Amino acid sequence: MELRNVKWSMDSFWEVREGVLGQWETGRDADLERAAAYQRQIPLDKRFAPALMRAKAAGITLAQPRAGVATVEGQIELLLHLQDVGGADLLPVTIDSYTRQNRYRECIVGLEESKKTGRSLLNGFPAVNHGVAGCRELFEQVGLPLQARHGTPDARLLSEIVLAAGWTSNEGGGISYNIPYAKNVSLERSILDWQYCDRLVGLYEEMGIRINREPFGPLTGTLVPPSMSNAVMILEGLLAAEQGVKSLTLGYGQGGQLLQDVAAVRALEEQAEAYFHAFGYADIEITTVFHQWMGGFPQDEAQAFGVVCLGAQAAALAGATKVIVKTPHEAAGVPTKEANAQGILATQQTLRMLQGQRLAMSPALQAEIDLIKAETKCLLDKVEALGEGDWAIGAVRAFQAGVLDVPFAPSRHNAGKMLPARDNAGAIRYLEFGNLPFTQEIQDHNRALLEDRARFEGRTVSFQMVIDDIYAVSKGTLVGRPEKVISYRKA
Ligand code: 8ZB
Repeated sequence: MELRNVKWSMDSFWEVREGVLGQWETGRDADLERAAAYQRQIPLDKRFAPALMRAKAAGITLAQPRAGVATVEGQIELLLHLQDVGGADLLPVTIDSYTRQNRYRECIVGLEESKKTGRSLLNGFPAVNHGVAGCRELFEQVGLPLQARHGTPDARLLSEIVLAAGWTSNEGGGISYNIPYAKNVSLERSILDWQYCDRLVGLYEEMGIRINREPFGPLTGTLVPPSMSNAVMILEGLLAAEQGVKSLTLGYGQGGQLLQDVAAVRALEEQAEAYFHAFGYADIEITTVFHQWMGGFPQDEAQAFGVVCLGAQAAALAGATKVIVKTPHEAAGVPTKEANAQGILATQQTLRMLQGQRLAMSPALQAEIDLIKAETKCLLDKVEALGEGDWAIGAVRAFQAGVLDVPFAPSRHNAGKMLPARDNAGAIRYLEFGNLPFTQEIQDHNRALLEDRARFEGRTVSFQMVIDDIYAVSKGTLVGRPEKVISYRKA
């Protein structure tokens, strides 16, 4: 099939669907009629989209962890702990890496060993292997809305199964679950496969069932300038909307500088709203998700709590609809359920103490919002031009041309010519522009901010700054300064 940003016909959908459900034996249980009948009777308090809209109306930020183990039994125990002890508002099912790569056969051994030993030998929940019945059993044992969280370029079968099971939200997108997660998958392929996932959600919508969709905002989680991730979020939102998605949660990964983080979320929500309106998708429920720091974490657990709480604070002051929570085990790997619950508790304490507070508008905040929007518009204007009005074709050509360029991405379909670094106040700026279509004014502004920092640190703007910034948070600061600048106590 040829890639275009056009809603799939039912004929195309049914034709592709047969092959999708045939990818693994559990596909045969994904019957749409029965799935819809089950989805329809799910009570409001276990549905994702209404929970998000209630929070948005009340001005509250919800907390959601990540969590996934191999067995249904283990996953139930884990999620009940995060729900009852951690006080999570929304629940995830983090999918394992084999499933993310459609390697269902390789899940079997890990799953069997996990059952025998009582210890998870997979780094997440193999939902396709468990099938509709296993995924539904899990859903019925918990008391909160359930979302699939993964990193899957081709999530068609996974999406069919989890939605048939009663889960009411699915994370991912054709760009955000490809460029940061895969090396060799073409963007044409992953965008087509995510059009399928979105068309499936559109079908549920036509049957009167609201399913929430969440593009993955942080991308590589490493010094991503807000305008780059916002452009990708708006783009994936437009692609999803064309396939019939009505509930969209747009994401942003914490950069670390409070003012820029707040500006990024506000710019994202406002600009997405404007684009969806302008392109004929006015009836979309937009909410936002703020991801606590996705870069390297300090090893020390007390220090890690500091990072977690700063993220919670930024999410609250920005007014994000939900926050994805990190844990004191982040530097070590997959957290225990106890550490995971601690991350949620620390987050909830922070959120509640800040409830009702927002970072007040100021000239500095307004300027940052304006800058992010201006940069995002440059990127999206060029995507639109390259696609001759077609956002899907434009997305593919923009990555080919390096007009969209994600820093530190593994994909060979990403140019990797752009380089970010922090300015003297800690905000993420563009150091190398690669082929980004920015105006001279925007380029000069970014450059001047980095020159200010260079002057302060007594060095030149260079790649060394980028390296220093990548490791800074794990070493206890935000900006990666040369030793002599930060060690004032030794002077
Ligand atoms: C791109 C997302 C990475 C984050 C966490 C990592 C990291 C991955 C699991 C998990 C709890 C899991 N993560 N897999 N957290 N349970 N099975 O996702 O630690 O923070």
